[in-house]
Amino acid sequence: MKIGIVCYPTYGGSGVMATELGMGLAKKGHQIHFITYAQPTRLDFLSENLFYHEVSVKDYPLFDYPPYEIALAARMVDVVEYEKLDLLHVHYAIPHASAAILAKQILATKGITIPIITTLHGTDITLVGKEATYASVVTYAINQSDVVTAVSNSLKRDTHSLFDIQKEIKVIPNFVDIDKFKKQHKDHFKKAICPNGEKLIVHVSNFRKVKRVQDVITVFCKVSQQIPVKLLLVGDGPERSEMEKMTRETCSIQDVRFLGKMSNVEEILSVCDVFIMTSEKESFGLAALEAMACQVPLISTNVGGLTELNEDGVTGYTCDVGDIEDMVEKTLHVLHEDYLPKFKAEAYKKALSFELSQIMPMYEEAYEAACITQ
Ligand code: GMT
Repeated sequence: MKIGIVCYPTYGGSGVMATELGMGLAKKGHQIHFITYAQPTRLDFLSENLFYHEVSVKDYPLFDYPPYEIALAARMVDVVEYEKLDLLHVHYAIPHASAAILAKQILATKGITIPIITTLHGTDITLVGKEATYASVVTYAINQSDVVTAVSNSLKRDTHSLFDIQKEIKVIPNFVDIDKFKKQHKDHFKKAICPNGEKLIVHVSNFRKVKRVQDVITVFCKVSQQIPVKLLLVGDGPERSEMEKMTRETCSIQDVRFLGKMSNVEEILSVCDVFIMTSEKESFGLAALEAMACQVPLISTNVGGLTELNEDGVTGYTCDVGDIEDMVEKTLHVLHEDYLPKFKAEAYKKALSFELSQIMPMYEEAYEAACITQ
């Protein structure tokens, strides 16, 4: 099939998932056309089946807000027509789904039918989308899509409770490519970071408020008062400088490293002992799944789709949002030598159930269903 994928190209779960899906589909023989304003961060291999079409927004003194959605819709029309695409798969409701519906309507006037598959990822529904400013457009774009998917049962429920949705929502969970995300032997790296055999805690995110990175730091400080431990913070975002300040004030800064955005995060995950995800909302938790594939158990909150990923007491533990004492206790338990190997094995086992080769056919089925409805 010739598939157009529209996503955010940035360091965020929806863009990462869309890019990994596109790369997986290209390996399977589909022709994939990414349509977005910058090269997606993870689009890092060359294939005769992968194409990237940039959306450029023309600036004009009259525009206080450059109209990205219009430019995107026009680019979708152009790429569908020129490349003869079979369908458009748009990730994140705003503004991708609504721009796709506009493109579909324009293409219809030219006698071209293009199915739209919309994948909901989380904050497009639970945070931004539900704002009164956007809600009616989000509702319309979802209802007008030919097939709608959500990355967890929890997100499906949230979408139905927040919007008036007539369309069926199919749950297709996030996935992980276990050929890429697997435990690698990076003992020299572990030795350099933990020279005295300390345990290694990790957190990966885009440092947005919703991630509550301050809780990760507080949990770490308290754990470090009881056992030798180090913390790696991977990623970047609006809260990062505040978090560095907090770490200086509350913790032993030499035990904490802010690594920023890393391209080979699997190499780092390979040497870590526990991943902490303290989010107050999380529709799935892709970063945690990638850690689990590298045999890293999870201490997470019990919100959204996290309980569909993290089996309490098996792959790690789930705790209430902000319950620091519980998170500290559970982290100490998971890190205990008597239990850690079992938690690592269970985390890995669970990750296997979200393997790319099992999830990708669900998208292919959704594509076929969307084409049939035309
Ligand atoms: O978590 C983020 O801040 C990034 C966000 C995004 O929209 O790119 O991630 C969302 O989509 C991911 C891929 O489906 C999910 O794994 C994340 O759980 C979800 N984030 C939230 O719901 C906060």
